[in-house]
Amino acid sequence: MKKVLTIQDISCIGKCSLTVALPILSVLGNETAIIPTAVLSAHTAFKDFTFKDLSDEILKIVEHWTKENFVFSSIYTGYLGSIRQIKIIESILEKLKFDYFIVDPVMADNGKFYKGFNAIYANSMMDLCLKADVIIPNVTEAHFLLKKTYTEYYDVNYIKEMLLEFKGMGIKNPIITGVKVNDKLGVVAYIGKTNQFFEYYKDHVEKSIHGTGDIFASVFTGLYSNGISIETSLKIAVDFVYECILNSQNSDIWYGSEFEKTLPYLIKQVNSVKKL
Ligand code: PXL
Repeated sequence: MKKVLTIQDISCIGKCSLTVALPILSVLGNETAIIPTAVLSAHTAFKDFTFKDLSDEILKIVEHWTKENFVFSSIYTGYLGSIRQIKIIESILEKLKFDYFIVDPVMADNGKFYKGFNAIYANSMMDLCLKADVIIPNVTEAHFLLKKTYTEYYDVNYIKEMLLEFKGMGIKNPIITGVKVNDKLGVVAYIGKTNQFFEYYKDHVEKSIHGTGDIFASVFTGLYSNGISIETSLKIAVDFVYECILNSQNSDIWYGSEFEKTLPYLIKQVNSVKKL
């Protein structure tokens, strides 16, 4: 069984980060190891959330693991609470053994930084991305990583130029999510192995639910870590998020999608590609 390490926060309410990554990585047949970066009473879109930074634990956890000689198929980072924490993650990459490093540079959406993040944080996140095999920013995050002014008016060639900028900086497999083209929504990626772009879209549903970026990155990581190609992993991840949104009847988008109901669909999709 492949061991995946995911490093992100625990938001106790409002399904995102570890509360979605853990079940999804596990259902995709991975042994999931976690490093919680912080504990929040709820994610940062809620008013008056509490935040306990766990940065000081990270090095201690890794110190213990190095003695046990664990080997990970991949390390996947999501929400990291501070620049100091990004630097700590950079340092533990030197200590752990793994095949792939996947960074979802969680910091912004819809043209705006999440609470607590800014352009200086984005520069540090870019440094972390330079160490990754795969990065998974959304359109807003891609702009901020590349120090561009956000625009919601773009075409697919504009997205491909951003991918080429990431590639020019040495990132083998940059992927941009949440790309809107006409009435479609999907991903555009540059695949290092084939030196080609890959695009995949579904119909755009007029409902945006919090936490779907984390669901997407978790499905992608769970599949890619199991030896499935980037292209197939992306296709299954896009289809899954689309189905999760269709299957979610909850009216408050801040509580996250009802992804649990859609897990049997995910397993079926994956079994048609590979027995996990
Ligand atoms: O879903 C991304 C995310 C993860 N973790 C925390 C967040 C957010 C987005 O708002 O606040 C704590």
